Order: sequence, then C-alpha cells, then structure tokens
Amino acid sequence: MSYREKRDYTAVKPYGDTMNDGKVQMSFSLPVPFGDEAREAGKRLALKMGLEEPEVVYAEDLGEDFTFLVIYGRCVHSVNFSSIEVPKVQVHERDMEEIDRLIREKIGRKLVVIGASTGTDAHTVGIDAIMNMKGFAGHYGLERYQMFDAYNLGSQVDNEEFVARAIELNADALLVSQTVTQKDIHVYNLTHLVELLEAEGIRDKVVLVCGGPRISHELAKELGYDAGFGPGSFANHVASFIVDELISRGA
Ligand code: B12
Repeated sequence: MSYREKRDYTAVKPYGDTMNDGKVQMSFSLPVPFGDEAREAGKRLALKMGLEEPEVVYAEDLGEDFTFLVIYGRCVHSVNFSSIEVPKVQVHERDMEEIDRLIREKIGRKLVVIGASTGTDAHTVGIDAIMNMKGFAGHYGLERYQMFDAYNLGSQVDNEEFVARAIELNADALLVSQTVTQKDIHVYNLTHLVELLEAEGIRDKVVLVCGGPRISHELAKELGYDAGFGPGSFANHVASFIVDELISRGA
C-alpha cells in the first residue's frame, strides 16, 4: 500500500519515520541549572504536555542557571484534517503590469495607498516588503507600480497621524503592518484605528488592509478590516485585492 493510501485525513498525527508514529521534536529552555535534574524536569514536563516516551536528545547549559533542551516524543493526539476550513483572502492574483493596465482601463486614475507600521510597533521590514520600490523576494513593491501613488510612513506611526494623512491625501487604501503581538497589542491597535476611521466617517471610503506574521484573514475580518495578509504575501497580492475591491465598489 502506498503512503497516500494509508493516510486517514480524519485522524492525522505527526509523521516521524513511519505513518502515525506521532513523533515530534520540541525545544524549550528552563530557568534551572544545567544537569541531570534539568533533563529529568524537561522529560516530566513533556509527559505532562501529553508526549509519550519522551527522550531528551540534546541539552545545553545556557549559563546563569538556564538550560536549553531538545526532546523527542510520541504525540498521542490527532486532528480531523478533513473538517478544517481556513478563511482566506480571495485574490485573483495578477502581476504588476496587468494591475497597472487594469487600473488605467477600469479606474482611469492613480490610486493613493498609504502604509505604516502603526502604534508602538518598530518593525518596518514587512511594510517595506510590500511598498518599497525594490520590493521583496523578486516582487516589486507598490512604489514601483505606475498606477499607485504609494506613501510609506514607516514605523511607530500613531493611529491619529495615520488617519490625518489618509484624509489629507484622500487615500483609496490603507495598509497597516503589525508585527508585535505581545499582550494582544495588535488587536488593541488595529481596533483603535477602525474606531478612529469610523469617527471621521471615512471607514467605508477606503480599502482597509492589515498584515503581519501573525495576522490572518479571519482575524482581520473580525476586527473590521477588508482583508488580512500573513507571511508569504507580496505586493501584487495586495494590489490585486485593492483593485478588485475598488472596481467592485464602483470606484
Ligand atoms: C528584524 C526584527 C527586529 C528589528 C526590526 C528592524 C526593522 N527596521 O524592522 C529590531 C531589532 C528593531 C526589533 C525590535 C523588536 N523586536 Co523584533 N524581530 C525582528 C525579526 C528578527 C524579523 C522580523 C522581520 O523583519 N521579518 C521579515 C518580514 C519580511 O516578514 P513579515 O514582517 O512577516 O512580513 C511579511 C508578511 O507578514 C506580510 N506583511 C507584513 N506586514 C504587512 C502589511 C500589509 C498591509 C500586508 C499586505 C502584508 C504585510 O508581508 C511581508 C512579506 O511577505 C523577528 C523574528 C523573526 N525571525 O521573524 C523579531 C520579532 C518580530 N521581534 C520581536 C520583539 C518582541 C521585538 C521587540 C519588542 C524586542 C524588545 N523587547 O525590545 C522590539 C520591538 C520594539 C517595538 N517598539 O516594536 C518578537 C515579536 C514577538 C511577538 N509575538 O510579539 C519577534 C517575533 C522575535 C521573537 N521571537 O521574540 N526586531
């Protein structure tokens, strides 16, 4: 029987070297001195996490009474893969030239897009990947598109300032990047922005998009955004979404 035939998508377990062996590897650090007791503590914790036959396969002294551990074990749980549905942005993906052509033909003017990493978030690499002229991983950013006027405001931009620029520049689309998610700061910050846009009466006049390594389309929709983009997104994905959205709104 082939591996494919042996698969049961209603009860999927991790694969080590035989189907359904449940083998996983995990690593963590414990705030205890390096030694046999640290290894044993790691094993006991792995058992409590539901791993059977845990083995410490690597341990290292991190200094200052911290120990790093790598543990192999057998996961007894399974998931029903066939029942899983993940909401995704419906994008008709096009390349830069096609998108510029579509804007020229269907909208007939340049689109104003403003992007920023907002709140206290200092990470710029994500929003730069989407907006910068030079682009990211072989995909040019929005600044390169002939039919976008792209304004990248950088990082740590207050929501108030972001909204003020949106009004001043009469933006068609707003792109918000959020990387830090500690204590759900991204949820607070993204919600605050929507509240400000609603208070100014411009929420429905813009295509509102957020993105970041821990942003899902589902979360974005829950928070009142039109779309959310996670890892592996490129400028042409979000540009395709913006154009389709504006055309469907009759822009
Ligand atoms: C580089 C980096 C930094 C640099 C940032 C430099 C800069 N100019 O951006 C510096 C050193 C400044 C930094 C600081 C901090 N960092 Co930092 N940093 C990173 C690191 C190593 C890489 C992030 C990155 O550049 N990724 C590459 C980009 C291309 O990927 P991306 O952001 O996911 O973007 C893609 C998609 O998500 C999407 N996307 C992103 N944004 C948007 C927006 C839109 C509109 C769209 C459509 C798509 C989109 O498209 C992009 C391309 O595909 C990560 C760890 C890691 N390996 O990921 C930690 C990490 C993000 N940092 C972290 C932390 C905690 C911090 C600090 C708070 C640390 C501290 N205690 O001071 C500070 C931040 C302070 C602050 N006020 O924000 C944590 C975040 C944990 C969390 N869950 O919140 C991470 C995960 C490290 C960790 N494991 O702990 N950091």
